[in-house]
Amino acid sequence: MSSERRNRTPGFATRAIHHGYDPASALGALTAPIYMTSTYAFESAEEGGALFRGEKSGYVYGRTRNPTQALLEDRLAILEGGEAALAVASGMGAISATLWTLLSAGDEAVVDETLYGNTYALFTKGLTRFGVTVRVVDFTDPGALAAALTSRTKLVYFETPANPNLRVIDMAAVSAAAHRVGAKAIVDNTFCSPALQRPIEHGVDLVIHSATKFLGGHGDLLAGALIGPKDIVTQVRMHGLRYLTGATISPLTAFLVLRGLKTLELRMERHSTSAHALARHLEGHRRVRWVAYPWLQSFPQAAVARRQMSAGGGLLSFELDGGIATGMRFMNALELVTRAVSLGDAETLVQHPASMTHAQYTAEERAAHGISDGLIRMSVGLENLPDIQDDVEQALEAAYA
Ligand code: 4LM
Repeated sequence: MSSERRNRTPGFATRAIHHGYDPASALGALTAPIYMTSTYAFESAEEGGALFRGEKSGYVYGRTRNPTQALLEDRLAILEGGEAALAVASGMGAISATLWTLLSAGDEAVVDETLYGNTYALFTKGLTRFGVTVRVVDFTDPGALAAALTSRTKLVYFETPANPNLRVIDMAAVSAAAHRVGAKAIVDNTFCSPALQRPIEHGVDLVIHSATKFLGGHGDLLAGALIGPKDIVTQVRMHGLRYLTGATISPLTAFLVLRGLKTLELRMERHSTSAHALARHLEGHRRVRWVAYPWLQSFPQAAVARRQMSAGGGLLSFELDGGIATGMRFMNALELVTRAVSLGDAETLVQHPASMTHAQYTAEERAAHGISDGLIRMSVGLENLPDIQDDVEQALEAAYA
């Protein structure tokens, strides 16, 4: 190998497959072992005390850290370009552990108007019960965001693309606005994964994931993650995870997410190519009212999307002529595509946000936040595109028969 090649930073997939693990450290095992243990033996009582006081580094008890989890955290940190990572039991576990750690009574949080339904509920129905003021604004409107920020704002929180309408938010602009008042910018990067978008490169402080989705990639686990500066990640581990939520990832689940990461780049390419083709197909269909997909020329934030994402991702949303009545007929007529919430799986999934993932919003809030009752969300899977297209086509015909 030439020294030039040796000095090159390994590519994304190479890091996702190899980073942080040497088979020689584990009897030559190609895949990293799963450490199914809840606690760790101390060599002496004194050593146990030193570990607890943080004077010595090592493993203590499985709620805060386990070697399989630690490898997953190393990989997530390097893939997102962050200093450190924390892997937990679910996306909501990551969000709640982070927010409980960073916010106290009297603080203010400014959040975008389109969020996953339970994240929205955590802010508007959960944290508000404990003296946190939550302001909901449209982050695509810089004036509205600036007007909502005050010296008490601790953090701004958003998703891009946002669930379920895929609104894309300018990460550099929002981070700069947050930093002007000394607030942290937190983004949920679930819809893109670091294979398509790395928010820290755009000035974001903390990145959150539901690893249940593209990172795991196979619809067989629940997991979540936080990536960011070491001091904050440690604080979330030692407070948010250890005693505020206890939302620990199981070592077996950490292993499954590690396995998913090995094919993440490949899968995201396929999800994106197929979703883009399907979005173009639906946009040209006479029965389709509108399609939202970040890579379509008609997409309102297309320029921002192309600046911060490297492909359009696997999600699209659309509305049919006749609104939700025909939308329901369409969903019920699908044969290959599965009616289910969640996203990022090998299987193409379809769901109705107003009655499912975003039922936490009131009807008035959904109307005001761009989540129409007729909106259908599709997570385009890894099946062969002609098969997905044929199924969508026959279901459209059935919906209007
Ligand atoms: C869904 N979503 O939309 P856990 N952040 C985002 C999400 O979409 C989700 C979570 C966090 C869906 C679940 C049913 C952007 C979840 C929460 O489910 O707690 O891993 O992630 O279909």
